[in-house]
Formats: sequence, C-alpha cells, structure tokens
Amino acid sequence: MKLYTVALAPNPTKVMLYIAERDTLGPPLPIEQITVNTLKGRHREPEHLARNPFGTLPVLEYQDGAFLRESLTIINYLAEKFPEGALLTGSPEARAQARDLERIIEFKIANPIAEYVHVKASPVGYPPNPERAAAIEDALQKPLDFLEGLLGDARPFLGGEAVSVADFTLAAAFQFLRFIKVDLIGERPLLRAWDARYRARDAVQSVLKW
Ligand SMILES: N[C@@H](CCC(=O)N[C@@H](CS)C(=O)NCC(=O)O)C(=O)O
Repeated sequence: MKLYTVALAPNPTKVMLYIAERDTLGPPLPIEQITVNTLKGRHREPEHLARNPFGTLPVLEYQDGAFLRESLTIINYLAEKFPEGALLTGSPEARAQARDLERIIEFKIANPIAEYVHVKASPVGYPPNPERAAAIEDALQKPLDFLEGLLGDARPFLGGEAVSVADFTLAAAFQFLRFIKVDLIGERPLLRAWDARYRARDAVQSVLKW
C-alpha cells in the first residue's frame, strides 16, 4: 500500500499520526509513505491528478490503481483492514463518542484553522485577509471552550483514556498554527496541558515537525 502525503498539511498529518500510533501498538502497517511536494505544486501535476482528480492529499493507494482520497476514510479502512493493534476499540458508545468529537473538531476547529492560516500567513502565498482572520478567531472561541470543558474531568486525551482520531485531528491543526507562529489556545490551561502531553508521545514526535 502507498500513502501519498506531505508533512505539515493537516489532513495528511492526521493519517500519519494514526499510522505512527498504530506502529507503536502492533505490527507496523505495510504502508510506504511517499511525499508529494505541494510547495513545488506536484499535487497539481498529471501524475497526482491521476490518483486524485481533486489534487488533494492524503491519498492511499490500497490496491493497484485503486485509491482512497479522504483522510478519515483512510483511517477507518486501515482500522478495519488491520484490526490487530487498532485504536478506537471499546464499546460502540465509546467509539461513537470519539468519532463524534473528531467530527466536531474537524468542522468547527480544524477546517477553520486551515482557512485561518491561509488568510493570516499562507505558506503557499495566498493573499492575507485580516478581517476574515479576526472572524475565524472569534468563531473558534466556543469550540475551544467546549474542549476545555471536556478536559475538566481529568481525561488524558480528548476522547477519554486512550488516544483517538480526535487527538490526531486537533494536533494536526495546531501544528499548522505553530508553523505560522500563532497560538490560539489562549487562557485554557487544560487544553494547553493536553497539547504538551499529546505532543510528548514518541509516535507524535516522529510525525510533528513544528
Ligand atoms: N476532506 C479531505 C481534504 C483533503 C485536503 O484538502 N487536503 C489539503 C491538505 S490538508 C490539500 O491537499 N490541499 C491542496 C489543495 O487543495 O490544493 C481529507 O480529509 O482528506
């Protein structure tokens, strides 16, 4: 299997975090990771567009010439295909909680942060838009407060006792912010402690570069 990916970009990072965590728990997943250099525009070249006409990353080639083009689908596929050492075990209710939280983080925090980075200091040169950046900062306050509230029960990870895709999605988004040297955690000590605690993991350090 081949994962087409790139460091720093949030959606590829989410999948790379999943793979790195899995590799510490069970047999390494048989996945070759191949970088597609987005700074050089390689994701818009015919070779990558043949894998994914939308030109985005990550892409998993899971069979010869067959591709998955959505980060969460890739993670769910890998969990089903290689159940030994899979994360997100436990009762259907616990798994649903972690998945629900991941979706909330993706739509209310990670996607807005991705837009924020581009209107604030785009790594690929999009024009800045200070008004839009301010509006996104405002909108982020409620979901960040929500996470601070969740962590109030002393859980180590966002979904509870075990790491889950909720941690991967948020950590990938926060890395993107750190790349432009912005911290939006604010006065949220529990979320700040989660950020430090999660990033200290060996698996995470092998993936996060910022
Ligand atoms: N919904 C997709 C989004 C994929 C996506 O937008 N990836 C970004 C990187 S985080 C990308 O490839 N952007 C390049 C572009 O759109 O040109 C997923 O979850 O995988």
